[in-house]
Amino acid sequence: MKESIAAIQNAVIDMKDDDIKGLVQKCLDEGATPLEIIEQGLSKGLDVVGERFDAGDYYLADLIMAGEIVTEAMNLLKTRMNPKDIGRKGKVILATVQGDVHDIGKKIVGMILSASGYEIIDLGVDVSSEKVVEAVKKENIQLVGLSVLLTTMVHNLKEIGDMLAAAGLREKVKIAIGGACCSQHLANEMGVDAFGESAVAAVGIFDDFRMKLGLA
Ligand code: B12
Repeated sequence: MKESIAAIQNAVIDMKDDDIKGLVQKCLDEGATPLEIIEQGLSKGLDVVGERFDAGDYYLADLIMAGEIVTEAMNLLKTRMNPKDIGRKGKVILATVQGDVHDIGKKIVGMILSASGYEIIDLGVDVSSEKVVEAVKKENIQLVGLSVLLTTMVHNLKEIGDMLAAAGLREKVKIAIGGACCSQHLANEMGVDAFGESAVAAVGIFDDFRMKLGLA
């Protein structure tokens, strides 16, 4: 199984899109869970692609291509998840904040959270703070994950917290942030509850939120 997971990692790194579905299926047949395939195969592959991009060895088109391969693999994995697991931990709202259209990382976070038992309500990209707060109210949701990659858009994080506070909901709702320009320092500055540097970290963060909110 280890070899098959490594083959998935390499397919993402080398952008072999014609291979990915077959490789994922092989891994599943060998007994790997969707979460193992995502965490150990797809995410690790993307990490290497990101490193190569930062080093100047890969171009933007490569990154987008790798993101598409991962999305294709995830669409297959979604259909193989145990229906009993989906949503058993409750609902999470995900959004990329207003003015920002980056969504590759958010989609991965959504997939990993849903593989670990959360139901994801993905509001999309360039989402206004009002829309996030409306969704929290409408669906009575206590878990929110916000993605932001543009430094110029981080002010939206504080705005969302402030709007939830004005609606009397801030104590009931936990907010996590992630994306290239985020850090623990930014999380403190914006008054959100946690920063996660990866999709795998997001699972631990939301599990911890559930405990703190008495939902676990
Ligand atoms: C791909 C990309 C694009 C694509 C986005 C395609 C898409 N559908 O997402 C396109 C071409 C559209 C784009 C456009 C722009 N981009 Co751009 N883009 C990138 C790039 C190269 C990669 C981002 C990415 O997908 N990474 C891979 C994913 C997997 O990583 P990730 O998003 O960080 O997500 C992981 C974690 O952060 C975490 N995570 C993410 N979200 C969340 C949420 C929660 C709750 C948690 C817990 C964790 C978490 O988990 C994820 C998986 O492990 C980055 C460079 C970089 N190194 O980040 C620049 C980058 C983000 N872009 C940048 C810029 C400037 C722009 C543009 C303004 C360029 C321009 N002049 O037009 C526009 C802005 C458009 C807009 N309004 O948003 C800058 C931002 C600089 C800054 N700090 O402000 C960067 C950093 C490039 C650079 N070095 O200058 N971009």
